[in-house]
Amino acid sequence: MQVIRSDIHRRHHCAELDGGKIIDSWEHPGRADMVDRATDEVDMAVSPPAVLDRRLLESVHDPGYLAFLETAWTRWVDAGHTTACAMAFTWPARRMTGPAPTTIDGLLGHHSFAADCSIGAHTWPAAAESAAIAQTAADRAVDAASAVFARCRPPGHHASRDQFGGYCYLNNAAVVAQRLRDRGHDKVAILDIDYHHGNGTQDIFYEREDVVFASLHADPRREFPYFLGHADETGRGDGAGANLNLPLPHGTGASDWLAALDTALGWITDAAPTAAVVSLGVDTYHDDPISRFTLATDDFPEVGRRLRRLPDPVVFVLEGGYATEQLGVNVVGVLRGFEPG
Ligand code: OKP
Ligand code: ZN
Repeated sequence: MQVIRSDIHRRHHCAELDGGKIIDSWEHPGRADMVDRATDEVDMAVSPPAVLDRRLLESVHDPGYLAFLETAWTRWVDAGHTTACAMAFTWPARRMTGPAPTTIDGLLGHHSFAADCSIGAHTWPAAAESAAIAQTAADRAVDAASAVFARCRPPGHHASRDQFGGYCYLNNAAVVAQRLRDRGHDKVAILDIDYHHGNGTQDIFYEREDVVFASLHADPRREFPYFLGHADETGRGDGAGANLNLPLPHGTGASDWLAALDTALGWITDAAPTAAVVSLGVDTYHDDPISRFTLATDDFPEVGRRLRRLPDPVVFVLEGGYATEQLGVNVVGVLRGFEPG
């Protein structure tokens, strides 16, 4: 399997609010290093991303949001702030439906939903490069009619049309799905196997039938992102019936998780897509420091093997996984289980 990657991500490492403390984010450059080391060890062919197509990006994200992300750091500095990262501190809550604010401190809350994610000097270049990796992986998958791994960082599945959060700024899986649509696939499936619900991906495609979304994740009644990902969210309008959420309890282990995976794969087969995107998070691992499922390293090749039921081509997009030491081995376990050799 080919891998698309780049090193531009390296200078992006922001602060997050975690348990009442501001810490260096769990989502750090060393994660990508571990994945790169593991894919190099099995000799996966590596290519850099092509130039990002702005129109593609504007078909999954609000142009005003993109302009905000691109200028947020400069506006933060111009407002007199001296911190390493721009952080929101207030958000529109229930019944607060007024117009968008016009200053950077207000706009940060308008365009985000969580304080685990902030914006530094190098965040926009890193996020744009991550989306370019996604776009290039989709193109490569169509051209070669084979599976491709988009080693994205920062991740993307929590980013909605116009909000960042959960370490995500641009929705890389959505970029892949839209590119596959634009390159001739009439129906595309996104399967999200990260521990956390892909609220951003669900949001972007919630009213569309041409991109179906299925997600296995920790029950949002007890887990981030808390406010989306429930079983009764099945799509709206043209997208009615095109969204499947399979929330699972804390402590879920391999056998129950794999049974839910089979349910999602059956649902996707019934939808009859001609291409698939896998939001590949391995924070389902038992030693993950911020997650509570109990999959073992030996389980990930079996996950990959079961994913062979997806229609060709498949694009794997890296999402979460915070047990840094085992991250590369677990990701490559899925990729090699899917396509040995
Ligand atoms: C991003 B992805 C820990 C705060 C964690 C939310 C998790 C974001 C996960 N106390 N912040 O889906 O792996
Ligand atoms: Zn996650």
